[in-house]
Amino acid sequence: MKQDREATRPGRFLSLILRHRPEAAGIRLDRNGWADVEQLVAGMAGHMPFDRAKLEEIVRTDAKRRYVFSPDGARIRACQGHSVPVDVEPVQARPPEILWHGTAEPFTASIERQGLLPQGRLYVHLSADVPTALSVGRRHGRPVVYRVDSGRMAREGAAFWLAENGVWMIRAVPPRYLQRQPETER
Ligand code: HQG
Repeated sequence: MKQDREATRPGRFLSLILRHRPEAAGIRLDRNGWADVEQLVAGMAGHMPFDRAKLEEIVRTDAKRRYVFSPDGARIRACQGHSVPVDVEPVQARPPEILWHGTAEPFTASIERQGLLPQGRLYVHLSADVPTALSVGRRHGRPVVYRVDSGRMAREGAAFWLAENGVWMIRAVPPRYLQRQPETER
């Protein structure tokens, strides 16, 4: 699995465990995506030098604020991005009029036929601005950005969720709400 090969650094490994493969550290997530911090630290320490201070540093310095501790500090979870079926309790919210989705050229034919689908994850992730969408798209190759008519979608009944770290999510986006952005307008 691609994520396994990349999970050599603690941050990557943490993302793998809390979103995709908790069993890689010999732990389980509860139904709301929480991991027990002691078990997590022990599980990670079996693979690399690791302790609670290192975990706290990753959480504190993470540029995307991907992880949160429970108020008592005993548990931790990722705010979004999961492939394992957990409910991390994102809030249903009214989206801005326009959101963006960054992807890469090889996916465009399929996206324009089927719309945006969550693929391996629980939700489709949307970005609040074009530069963010471009950087998301670049992870997959030559980036392509779609404009999503989120305001119209919401008025026509679609549910949007806002993860605790500010990422917008939706179950799917039908092609009629998507407009590919010409490169010159980025
Ligand atoms: C594409 C990262 C073919 C979709 C990022 C994307 C984000 C389709 C890829 C977050 C399709 C899935 C999520 C269809 C969608 N046919 N391809 N019908 N519908 N796709 O990685 O959105 O750093 O699962 O466009 O920054 O790239 O991990 O999703 O290219 O916030 O915290 O299928 O993950 O954040 O790829 O990224 P991904 P994503 P982290």
